[in-house]
Amino acid sequence: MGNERKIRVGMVGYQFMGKAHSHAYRDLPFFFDTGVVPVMAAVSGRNEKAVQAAANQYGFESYETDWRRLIERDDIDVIDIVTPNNVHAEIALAAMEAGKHVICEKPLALTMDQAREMKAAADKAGVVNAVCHNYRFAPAVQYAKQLIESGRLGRIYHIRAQYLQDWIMDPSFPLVWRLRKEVTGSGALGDIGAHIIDLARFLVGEIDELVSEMTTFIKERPLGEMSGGLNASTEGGKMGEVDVDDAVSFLARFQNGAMGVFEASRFAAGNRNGNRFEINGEHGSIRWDLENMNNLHVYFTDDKAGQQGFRTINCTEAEHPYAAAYWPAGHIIGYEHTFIGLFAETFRAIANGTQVKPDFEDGLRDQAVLAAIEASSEAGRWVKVEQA
Ligand code: SOE
Repeated sequence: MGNERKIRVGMVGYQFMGKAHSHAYRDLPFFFDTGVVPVMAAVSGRNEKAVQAAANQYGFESYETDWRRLIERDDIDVIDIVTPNNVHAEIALAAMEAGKHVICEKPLALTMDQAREMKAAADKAGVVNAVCHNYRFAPAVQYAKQLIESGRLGRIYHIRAQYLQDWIMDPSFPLVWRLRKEVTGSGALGDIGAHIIDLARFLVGEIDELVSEMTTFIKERPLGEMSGGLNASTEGGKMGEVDVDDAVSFLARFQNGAMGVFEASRFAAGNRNGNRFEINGEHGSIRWDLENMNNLHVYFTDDKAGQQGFRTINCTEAEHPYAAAYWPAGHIIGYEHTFIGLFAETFRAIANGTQVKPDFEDGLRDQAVLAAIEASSEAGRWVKVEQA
């Protein structure tokens, strides 16, 4: 560190994801030498008092009350979008038009049309464009990818993946933006289903077709808004209609012949943030669970008879992707490190003039799966996934 080029970040929004991203900017140079150093130049938000407080708490040099100012500013190189989903497209398009690199929270957009436009604009602008599927960057998930790519599991037959939460189960939990279609696009599907779709695409490949079921258990809620983390406050008791899914499940066929079984729900009591998968291949199986994210459980069919069974690899050894950048073996990392890994790749791409993965192409491909799930649930039949 010292003489590296400084890359100045302007972040739009500052709530839960704003906190996660800000933390990652601060920690990134501690762990990774990417060839450039992120500088937290400015944060924007409409509520001046709140955005000023966020700037102070997170450590931004300045703040703006209109995101357009961040884009006009010559001293900003990267626009980081941590807003609700309905403004991802407008902000990303304006940023790329101005030649800024873009980091965008998931899901990339509200609709396929928006996602296509964002991907086309990214290609045209030639800027680094990242979509925040941070769970790819858990060392155990990267190690799973290495095992699959090296052929250790052989042909992949199955993936079963779940993303289960329970934070909106109370019927008096308000109708926050994450539950309003015009702002969020979809419910459990886009918010957490998008992550397991992205992980499945990363690990197994592209989904060819699928059949789904989406449900809304609680159809009316008091009006209200998010108030930090996943907490919320109500506004005077007036009720509104919930127009997004509380839960979704789907079956998928992959292009390579693998079968998938998926479930995303915010009504799975006791599951605070249960993001997990099991993959079964010709020569063995792997299991991962975010709530125990440093471990990858592996089973290999060529283990000696009598010694077979799942065993646990703690993915903190120097041999495991990213692990050596953090702590000595056995010194575990957490949720926040998944963002640091993602940003390490993003800033490396900025330093080297290359592209990061997952990028807007992944965002568009993930969006195509989301769109197919909605179409299938509505039509009650199998649907082909549009291939980007
Ligand atoms: C809320 O469901 C949430 O914060 C999601 O929006 C994130 O994408 C997920 O990583 C954790 O849960």
